[in-house]
Amino acid sequence: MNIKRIEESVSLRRSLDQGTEEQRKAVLEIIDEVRTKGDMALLSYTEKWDGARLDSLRVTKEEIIQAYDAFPTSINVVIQEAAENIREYHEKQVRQSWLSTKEDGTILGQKVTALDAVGVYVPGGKAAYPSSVLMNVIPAQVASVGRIAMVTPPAANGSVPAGVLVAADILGVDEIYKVGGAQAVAALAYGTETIRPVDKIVGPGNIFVALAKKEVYGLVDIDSIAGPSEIVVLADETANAHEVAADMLSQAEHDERASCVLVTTCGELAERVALEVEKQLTDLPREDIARASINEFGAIYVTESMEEALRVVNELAPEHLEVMTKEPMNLLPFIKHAGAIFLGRYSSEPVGDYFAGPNHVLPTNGTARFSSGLSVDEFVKKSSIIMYSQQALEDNVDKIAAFARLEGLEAHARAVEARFKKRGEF
Ligand code: HSO
Ligand code: ZN
Repeated sequence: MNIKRIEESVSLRRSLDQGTEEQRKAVLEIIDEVRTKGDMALLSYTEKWDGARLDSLRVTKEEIIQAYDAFPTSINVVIQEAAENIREYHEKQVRQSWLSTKEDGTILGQKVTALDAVGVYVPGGKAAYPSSVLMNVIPAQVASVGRIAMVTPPAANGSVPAGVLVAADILGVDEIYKVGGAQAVAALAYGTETIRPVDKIVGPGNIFVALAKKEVYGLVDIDSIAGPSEIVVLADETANAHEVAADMLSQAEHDERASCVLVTTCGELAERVALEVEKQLTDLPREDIARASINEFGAIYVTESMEEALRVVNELAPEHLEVMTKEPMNLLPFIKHAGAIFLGRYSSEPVGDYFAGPNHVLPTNGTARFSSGLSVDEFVKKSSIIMYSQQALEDNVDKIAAFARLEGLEAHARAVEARFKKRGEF
């Protein structure tokens, strides 16, 4: 790995796939087909892209029972415990509706209501992570979303990964459809004979899924478009090079385009981490992916001071930030931009990916500058409540009417005045 001394502003080399014009065209066509032909289009795209000829789209109870056979109970118990931790954490995010009364009797407030229906996209193949099922579904459940429908592309033999089915079943989600890609997103947005439409679509997917989500945004809501995973480790001379390298590789193995960066005040640590990364890479099962990520998007920055290191970290605004310094908690006030902050050597990033409780769906690509990880908030919306008293309107009618006339909106002015004037009196 390349070791660089920081001089000026840094930018984390990242990659966000925006899709080609051709891909966008293909997605538009798929959406149109699903809109007009419904289930027929879903079945034919599933045969075309996934190689699976299905009789029916919905996962059956028998398939879920079979999925349990693929796993020892010990791992189901782990999924359950992780789910409990995630639920407990997200319950702290629940917001209450509120009403407040002013002296003149005016009541103002905000009513929090869960979305009626949400669709969760679960990618297929190697990225079919049971942990992502937990992270996308639990906040929706905690928010009290009425209906959760899951979609996932089947393998060529028509099956869905057992881990995904077990995780869904542990959470009590039983509306699962074997359909993926842009066609699944279109089905969730527009509805088909089998799949009723939803109000919001969440969950990661490939470029076709991302483009389709962008396309249906507005008709339904979507979550943020996730880029490849990222980790920045902020370390001083007290950090352990072996552990730092291991944590960086934990994200490098996700994706050739994942990015892993060390920012350190200690040149010696930088050297040792670079060696360790090389050493640990050689016997990783996903060595090829991790190596590609490290070569293309990995970096080590050495700074003169901790202030400068913090500036670099904030500039990078990473999805995950690990702080491995002498007193990590003391640095917290200086960290402004990061999706999730892991403090101290025992908070290795996978702790958050799977188990601790916070969501692992986090802002990537520097978007931690202005956005947050997935939370209960993303599954509710708020209606404002206004109840003016006679007194309150009487006191303010002239001001409101004047404001309306300033905008040339006479009917607005008359509407508020109508309460105090007889018909035809304007
Ligand atoms: N680190 C990934 C999430 C994940 N890790 C799923 C393992 N499974 C993106 O935050
Ligand atoms: Zn991960």
